[in-house]
Amino acid sequence: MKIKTLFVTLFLFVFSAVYSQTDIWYTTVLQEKFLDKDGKPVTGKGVVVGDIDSGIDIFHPFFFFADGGEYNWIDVDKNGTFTPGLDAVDYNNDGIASISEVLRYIEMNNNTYNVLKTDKENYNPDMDFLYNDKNGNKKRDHGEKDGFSEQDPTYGEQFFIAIDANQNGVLEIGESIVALNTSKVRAVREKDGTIRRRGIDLIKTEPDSVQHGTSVAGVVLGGHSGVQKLHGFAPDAEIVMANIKYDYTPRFVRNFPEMIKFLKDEKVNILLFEDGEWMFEFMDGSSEEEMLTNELARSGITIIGGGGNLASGNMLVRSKLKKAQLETFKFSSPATGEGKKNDGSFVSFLWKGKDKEAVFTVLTPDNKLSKEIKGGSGILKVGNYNINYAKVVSPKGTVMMKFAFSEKDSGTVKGDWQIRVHAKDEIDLFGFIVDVTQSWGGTTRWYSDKISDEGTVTFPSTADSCIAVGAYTVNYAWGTNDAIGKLCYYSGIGYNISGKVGIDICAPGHSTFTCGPNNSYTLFSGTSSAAPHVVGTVALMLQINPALTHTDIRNILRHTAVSDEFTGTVPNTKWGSGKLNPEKAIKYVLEER
Ligand SMILES: [Ca+2]
Ligand SMILES: [Ca+2]
Ligand SMILES: [Ca+2]
Ligand SMILES: [Ca+2]
Repeated sequence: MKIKTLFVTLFLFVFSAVYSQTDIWYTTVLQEKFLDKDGKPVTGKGVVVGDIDSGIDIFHPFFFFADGGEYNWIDVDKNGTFTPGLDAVDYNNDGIASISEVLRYIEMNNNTYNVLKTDKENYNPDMDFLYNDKNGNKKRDHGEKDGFSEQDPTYGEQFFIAIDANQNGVLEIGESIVALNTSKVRAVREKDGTIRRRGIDLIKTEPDSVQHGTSVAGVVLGGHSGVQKLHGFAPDAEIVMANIKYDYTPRFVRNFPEMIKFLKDEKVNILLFEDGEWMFEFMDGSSEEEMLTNELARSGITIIGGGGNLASGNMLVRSKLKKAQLETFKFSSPATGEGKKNDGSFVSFLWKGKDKEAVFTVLTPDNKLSKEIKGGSGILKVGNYNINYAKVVSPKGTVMMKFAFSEKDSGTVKGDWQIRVHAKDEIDLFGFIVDVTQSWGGTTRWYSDKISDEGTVTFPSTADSCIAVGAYTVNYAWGTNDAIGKLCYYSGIGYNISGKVGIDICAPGHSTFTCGPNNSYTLFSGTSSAAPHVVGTVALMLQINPALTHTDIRNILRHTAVSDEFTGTVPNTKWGSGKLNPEKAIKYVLEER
């Protein structure tokens, strides 16, 4: 959810930073080609990925298979190379360029601050997409608004890719073009539960307004291997999207069970969680969603999730309280954050041991102290504020004291707050915080010497069966404390409350390349980017051996992960088993057969 914060940070650093790799690393493009046991290229064919995410731009050329057939094109102006607006696709193979066969190209929008270099002046077969400007209006018409239907190839004027056989960056006579046709998106469950299906009404799919799922899908299966410079791991895999609906207060995502069940019914082979939550969560793997997840994993589906970007956000305090010891935790809320009025902040304290008791009092910004809060639930009116509280216990014996703070007259929660805790027993206390901005860090936050990053891997990657993915830096470092190869400062770390090591493996986070909405290439960052790197790798592994179970996959990923001077000795609680090595994991599966 809090991807925006990371984009903003990137924006600030790219222009000041010179901490770049000299060579750009296309992290989603394998450095070797592999063939499966039938001699077919390993491209994810036959594998279906389910993604719980913001949505997908179904019109992006990255999301159509190159299954529309090979065509000749006609060099109308006879200059030997492709001339947009004059040259034509020879659809009916009669050697004559008709007016409705004219070819133009989409110069892909470059939203990478030019970290990814593109040539904006020319048609580049390895970066841009051809289309048939059938109605001659010099733009690519698409979608129902322009009169296209579900049955039309690429849902608009048809896209083509060029086979630049001699790889000189120019489409010449003798080199053919291949039509794109079928969507790689099998189905989408929209935010309101409407299901769109390829072949029926996928063309009506809601846009990816948050611009997140489009980039995730690009990492997993975008583009076309062997033709384009940038493409995802598994361009021949298919995807099913379950679009997240965000609520105003925690839990910010409440439709997980419906989304998980939908993807199960769609028989996906891999399920990817692209959300991180921590407020009002037990973080111990005991929730309904996490239990469902375990059930799916047992049924053979590989479950993968981003570990979350909560480290360094000052969103967690940890304290081992001794009997009768009093601890004061301070936090501060701004009036606004990320363009939103901040009219609610939230805190949950967790500890193990359902018989262990802690007693809380709250000091409001207008300096009024609440009565003691020990258990039960209710609303207290203290000074100008409302304090909602509830004590709940998880099936695994984790205790949670939940607080929601608001101003009585629907004003903001701006100001300095204190929560005082004393324990009747020795307890190991976790205290999480967030506000309505849903920020990973920087709006409402703790001010305390007990701030910790140990235990920052977020729900639902806290599920026992979820392969939780951390992020490390590639291509561009953000500031002087960052470096190529280093763990991203925000990547969640530590043991979770139930004592499980939070992270399984790490993969490239910032700054990776993928596609974004509206025919663009973009930089993509966070554990949101790292997790689909693992998903793409697993899609390739599953093409080679579809019988691999969730546990097999997890073991192979751990076994083939690599260590270096940044990871130190693995496994550890920052890196899990180390850095994902896709080529090594694929070789392992090939050799095992
Ligand atoms: Ca020409
Ligand atoms: Ca170009
Ligand atoms: Ca047109
Ligand atoms: Ca050429």
